[in-house]
Amino acid sequence: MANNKSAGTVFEGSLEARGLKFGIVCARFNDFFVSKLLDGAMDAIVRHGGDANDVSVAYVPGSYEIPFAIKKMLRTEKYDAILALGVVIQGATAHAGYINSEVAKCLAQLGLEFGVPVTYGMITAENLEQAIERSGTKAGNKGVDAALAAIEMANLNKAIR
Ligand code: RBF
Repeated sequence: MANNKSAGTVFEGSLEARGLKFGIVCARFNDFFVSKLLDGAMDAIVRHGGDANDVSVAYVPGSYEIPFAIKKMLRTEKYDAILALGVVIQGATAHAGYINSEVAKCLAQLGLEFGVPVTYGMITAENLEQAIERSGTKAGNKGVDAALAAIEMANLNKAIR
């Protein structure tokens, strides 16, 4: 990190997933894309030393329901980090904006309330092409990004404690 030299104490989370437990909440809506995000997240966790048996996956009907399942998972106190995976695609109505702002707000609140990192693996796309680009093609895979953020934040959380 650029400014480490001047700091007395530096906290950083490593990308080592060994021994960490993860919860993943997936929306079934747009499962064609969400399943790619889940594949990416699992692959990233395992490639960073995590065990697939230490990952629990919960499915909800749509992205709007993701925060509810995350709260239930957080209450169990079993997880080092939770990932939210969903794909909201803009349609003829204003639904996407409402769902997206509500979910983003709730995820941030839940992470802060429970003191457990909750990461944002949500695709908010204007059209199918943008969703394709972000679920494993030219703009990467948002499930992988959410998994890496979850690993780093889980380790940071332990480091600061
Ligand atoms: N859920 C998603 O995860 N992605 C979507 O793109 C999406 N589009 C929706 C569009 C409309 C008009 C409605 C009513 C719901 C949509 N949902 C979507 C489902 C939503 O997240 C939720 O599951 C349902 O509204 C039931 O509470």
